[in-house]
Amino acid sequence: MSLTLYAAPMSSATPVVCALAELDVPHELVMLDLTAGDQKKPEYLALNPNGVVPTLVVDGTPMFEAVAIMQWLGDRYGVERGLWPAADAPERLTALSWTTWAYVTYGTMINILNYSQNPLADPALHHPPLAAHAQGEFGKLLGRLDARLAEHPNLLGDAYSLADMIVASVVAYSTYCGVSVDAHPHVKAWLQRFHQRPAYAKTWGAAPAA
Ligand SMILES: N[C@@H](CCC(=O)N[C@@H](CS)C(=O)NCC(=O)O)C(=O)O
Repeated sequence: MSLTLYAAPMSSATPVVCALAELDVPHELVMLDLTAGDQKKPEYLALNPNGVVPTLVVDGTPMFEAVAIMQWLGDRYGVERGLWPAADAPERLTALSWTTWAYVTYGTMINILNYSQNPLADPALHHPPLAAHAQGEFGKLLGRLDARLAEHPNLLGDAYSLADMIVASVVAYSTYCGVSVDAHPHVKAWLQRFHQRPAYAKTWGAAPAA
């Protein structure tokens, strides 16, 4: 099977790079220069009409959206490596639920936080009360994740899986955006374990200080 990942440094593609490292799947990596507009060139738009990274081309067929790509990688390569549940295992349902939750439910709140306060966003969109509301929502969302991780050290049970990698990548990004996990001890410890993974170091560089 031929895999080509189109990515850019420190972007939405980086968790996919991390997933490929965690799964140890051979692939070609094509790094785009987003500042030069590589992602808006016609040949790239033919692969991904959104003009963003990541795109994974599988035997000539492109797919986009990081979470869909990583869920597919789990199905195709993770099961045989013990990093993703089999299709008929109840844990597969849990893996799909939490990974989609991270990108859709939690990720929406990251976007709201970023638009409402991030210096990189258009200042006309800044809205301090909305940023405060988002911070309150993060408290609730992280509380639910913390309750899950209080039951087992990892999302699917005792063993680390690609589901942990996917969800932890999103939560780690949110801390970079100004969300604190300090009030959520199980999330905090789980995130620190994620930062110790060799695939994390290979992808993101050195682990952040605890
Ligand atoms: N929801 C998409 C987000 C992709 C995305 O926004 N990628 C950014 C990098 S973090 C990008 O390529 N931006 C380039 C642009 O908007 O021109 C995914 O998860 O794949």
